[in-house]
Amino acid sequence: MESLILELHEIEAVKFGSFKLKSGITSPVYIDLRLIVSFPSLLSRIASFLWDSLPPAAASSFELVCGVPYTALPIATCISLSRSIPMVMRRKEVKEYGTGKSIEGAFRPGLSCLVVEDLVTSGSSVLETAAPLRSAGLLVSHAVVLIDRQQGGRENLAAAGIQLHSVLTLTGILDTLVSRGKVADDVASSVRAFLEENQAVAVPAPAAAPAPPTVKPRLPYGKRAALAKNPAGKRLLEVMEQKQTNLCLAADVPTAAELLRLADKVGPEICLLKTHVDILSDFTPDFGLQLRAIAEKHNFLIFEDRKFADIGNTVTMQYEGGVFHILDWADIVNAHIVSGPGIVDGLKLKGLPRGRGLLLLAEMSSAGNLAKGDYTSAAVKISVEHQDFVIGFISVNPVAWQVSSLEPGLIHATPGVQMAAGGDNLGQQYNTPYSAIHDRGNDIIIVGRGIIKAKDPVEAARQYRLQGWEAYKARCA
Ligand code: S5P
Repeated sequence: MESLILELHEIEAVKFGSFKLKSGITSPVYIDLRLIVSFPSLLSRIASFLWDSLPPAAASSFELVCGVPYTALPIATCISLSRSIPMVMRRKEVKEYGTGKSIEGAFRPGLSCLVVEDLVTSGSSVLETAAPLRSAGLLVSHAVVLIDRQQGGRENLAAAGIQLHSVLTLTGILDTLVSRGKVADDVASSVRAFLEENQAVAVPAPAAAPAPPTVKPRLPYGKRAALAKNPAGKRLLEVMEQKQTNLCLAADVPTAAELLRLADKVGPEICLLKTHVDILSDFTPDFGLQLRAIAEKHNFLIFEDRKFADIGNTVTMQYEGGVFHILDWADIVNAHIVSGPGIVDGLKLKGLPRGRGLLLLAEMSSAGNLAKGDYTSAAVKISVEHQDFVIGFISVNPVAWQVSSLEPGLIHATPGVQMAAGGDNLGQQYNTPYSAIHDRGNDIIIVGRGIIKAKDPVEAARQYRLQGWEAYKARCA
């Protein structure tokens, strides 16, 4: 401990003079632990000291560690690495784009998290980190700090239900430095007098009300069904409510025979079945009829993922004619808007009289795709103008869109979903069901290989349905 104190003094992490602290008071001693990142062996020893200062019963209970940004982040990282305890990070600035999360990392509510800090005066920084951890559902009842300035932090934290453990106190540091002749007696006396006078630094009142929760609650699917302006969109929302599922199966299998078998098995779990009819090697004209019979049996809708992209006149023919006669059997199709709103007019001409609906590709899940910013905004604008036919979007992160797409009748269906975030080797990118529905504001998860490549596709579909539904419930108004 003594050598640690001497080393901190040596690198000038402990200084004497006149310094203004975060709490507003002027102090004759200043501790700047930001320097320790430049001294790796010291950093790792500090992390060990911190861990060793915890009572063993408490130490064995932590499932996560979180450093108070920024100085304690490397200390928390060292603890995480040496003890194999996963870390989470608290963002100081919550992003206004992306997910807007204030806690980064993979965790589930109910886990116990140790807060790691370099220096405690009033305890306000620890409280600023504990608050968003607690709002994310984590249990915070211990914090560990290298230096306790003994100015009320321990008491303020205890009042908030957090027990503080410290390696060093300011008086302990002072005593050691005086005994080793590193600090003159008069300086030591002024520091002691200062500590005596400032034993209880209050936690400053928060400057402003805390930011509102990042995910705005949305109406339940059933209520939104009543507000949908297209019959296929309305039916889809009704099916979701009735069957308690927001799962769309991307049935990307090579034959019609396999697809029909899969549709019959997984049918009870899904609200929507998505096809790529042009990949079926054994397509026959009765495919549509057979699939519709299964869809009726299990009460799901059919979505042909045709991704129309041509001018209005051409897509009318592609939709209605050719080999596949998509219009005859698909409740829903989708389109890119790269060719402009004429594509919607063209598809609507054929689809609307048959009660069909259209999803616009406002975003894509693949890395480096160009569907973002103004392109996404244009898709929203077109959809709002054609709500009799457009039922919603293919989307990835609609909470971050520049223009609001949250017309209650419009649906956000998101591809790129698997149980673990990641991707494939051809640019596909995956989010989890919870992140897709709860954090990113989507309504339907589209899952392909996560189900069809599973050992037991029916059980996998059931798991996706349960997770998708739980995430929906968590964000419902
Ligand atoms: O941006 C997109 C849009 C779509 S419709 N990214 C996608 O992956 N899709 C489709 O979703 C894709 O064509 C495939 O059918 C499915 C994703 O399949 P998975 O196996 O990666 O889950």
